[in-house]
Amino acid sequence: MIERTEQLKKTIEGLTALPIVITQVDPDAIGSAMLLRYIAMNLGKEVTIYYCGHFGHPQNRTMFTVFDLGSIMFPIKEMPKEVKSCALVDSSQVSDSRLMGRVIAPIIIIDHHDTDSKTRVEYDENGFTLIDRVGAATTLLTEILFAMNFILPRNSKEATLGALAVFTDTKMLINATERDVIAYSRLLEFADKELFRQLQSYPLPQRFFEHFREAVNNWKMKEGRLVTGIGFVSSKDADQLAIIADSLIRMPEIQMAITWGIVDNAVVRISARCTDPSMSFHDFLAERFGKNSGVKTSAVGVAEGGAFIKLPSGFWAGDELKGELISLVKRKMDHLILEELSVSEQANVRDHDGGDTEKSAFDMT
Ligand SMILES: [Mn+2]
Repeated sequence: MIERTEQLKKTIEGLTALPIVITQVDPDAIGSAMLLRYIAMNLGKEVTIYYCGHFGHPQNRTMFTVFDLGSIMFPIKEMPKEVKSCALVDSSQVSDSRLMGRVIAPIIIIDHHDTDSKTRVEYDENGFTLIDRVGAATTLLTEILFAMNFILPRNSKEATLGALAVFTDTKMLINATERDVIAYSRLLEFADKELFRQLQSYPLPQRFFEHFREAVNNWKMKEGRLVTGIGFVSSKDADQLAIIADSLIRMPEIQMAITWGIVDNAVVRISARCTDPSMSFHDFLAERFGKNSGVKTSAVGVAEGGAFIKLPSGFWAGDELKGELISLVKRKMDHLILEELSVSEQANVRDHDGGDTEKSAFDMT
């Protein structure tokens, strides 16, 4: 650990400034970025954090407001084009469509996701790469921070956001390794407990409950499967699809819950949950939505997945067709989820796969 810590210190000291990139807005990405920022600032560096995506999830919005994150982190489009060298945390994917075409050459990578070895080899040489399968990337940064003997101020935003990051990314420590638990308790010691509680019981906007009502009014169920749509949503509200799916899958008679919405008039976003251990949920989604789908399984036995379908733009856009568009998507989704697919329908999806590689442009869960 000491050796690795020295290596990171040397890498940071060799830089004039440190831009940090996060490719999705979630507590762990934010916590990791904030701790790395703290380390680099203590080494006398100027730090700017750039984020992809939106502060859409109500918890992230609460974090944004409470800690005035708007003065610390900026949308990726504000990152100067000539800046390529940066730190990447909570991800190790260098070519990632969430970057919106931005080319980055990370000199520091700190992540806890599985990765292809290519990234590892390419960037190990002249920088710092740490990829370890723990519950949260913030755990890795906490270990580094304490190994460097930096002290977090009491009630600091770094400690509070860090503790929240580990707590959330490990699903309230259910998926935590021993290292996560240790990092969590060390952070909690310096966290603002009152704010921490506030961030746990974050407010849910009225729109959320209206969407929820819509989801309940529109649901269709058949043989343990549930599918429902909430119509048109803005990308700002799209994370609500995941929160609704998380709730619906808790119904005892349901083994699969699928929610969908038409986001920004351009994309059908799908959130999918499954508790049936006898089926491959990955295959189920891939057969229906092709490569634009993905699944991860949590330790609590719920498979969490998602997909998106790009809608034809231009000719079919327009307010006069909104009603028809919704009923078309609804019929298609009801059919895909509740009925068994014919062989030709599966082939159709396969043929369709080719061109679309924007898989990670949207949060898939
Ligand atoms: Mn993470």
